[in-house]
Amino acid sequence: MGVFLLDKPLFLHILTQLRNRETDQIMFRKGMVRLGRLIGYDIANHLDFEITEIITPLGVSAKGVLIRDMDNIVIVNILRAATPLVEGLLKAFPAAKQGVIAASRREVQGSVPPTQMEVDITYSKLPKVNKEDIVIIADPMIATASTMMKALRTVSLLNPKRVIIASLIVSEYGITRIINEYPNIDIFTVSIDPQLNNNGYIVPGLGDAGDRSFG
Ligand code: HSX
Repeated sequence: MGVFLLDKPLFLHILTQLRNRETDQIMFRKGMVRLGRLIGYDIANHLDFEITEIITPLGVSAKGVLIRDMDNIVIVNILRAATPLVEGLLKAFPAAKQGVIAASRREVQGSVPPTQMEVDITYSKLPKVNKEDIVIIADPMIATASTMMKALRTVSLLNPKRVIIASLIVSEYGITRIINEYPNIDIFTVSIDPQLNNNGYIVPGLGDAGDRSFG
């Protein structure tokens, strides 16, 4: 359990394209899908596995690896920004069940960075979550973590086996806030950015992921 910082060159290469303000909407979405796929593979590499034995077409037995939890994945899409990220995660977990939580922050213009923001959940629909399920909550940006705290509250009530956050950029403040309240969850992220500005945006960040993906 803990924080998995995915800072290998390919992750950072794609994140750099996303951060670049010159990257257009189509390339932005494509980059997010690619990172979703890579993050998904990394999550899969951190699931429990067992050694198994199968028979090949040659009629001989071969030892192999079985990740049983590949079939016990539930992906929660924090609408709307996470949609391309979820598209990528689904390449890694094609059998995943899916849920959505539509959340929007009430924007503020303060004189200091906010520590919490009001978040409206306008729609929420989650599939049945069993006790052996692993829930992956996808949100590309975690700033004050107000949105993620609400999602975590909802998901925790369902008592899954494990909760994982899949994100692109998490602020230092946001990650600390999550870990303090939910020490048992895992956070997979490509970057931990140092600051929030007075509007609650991550700095340097990549702007508004929803706007950049969908206009
Ligand atoms: C953005 O704001 C992201 O996609 C998240 O859903 C949210 C993050 O802000 P915060 O709640 O962490 O401050 O739309």
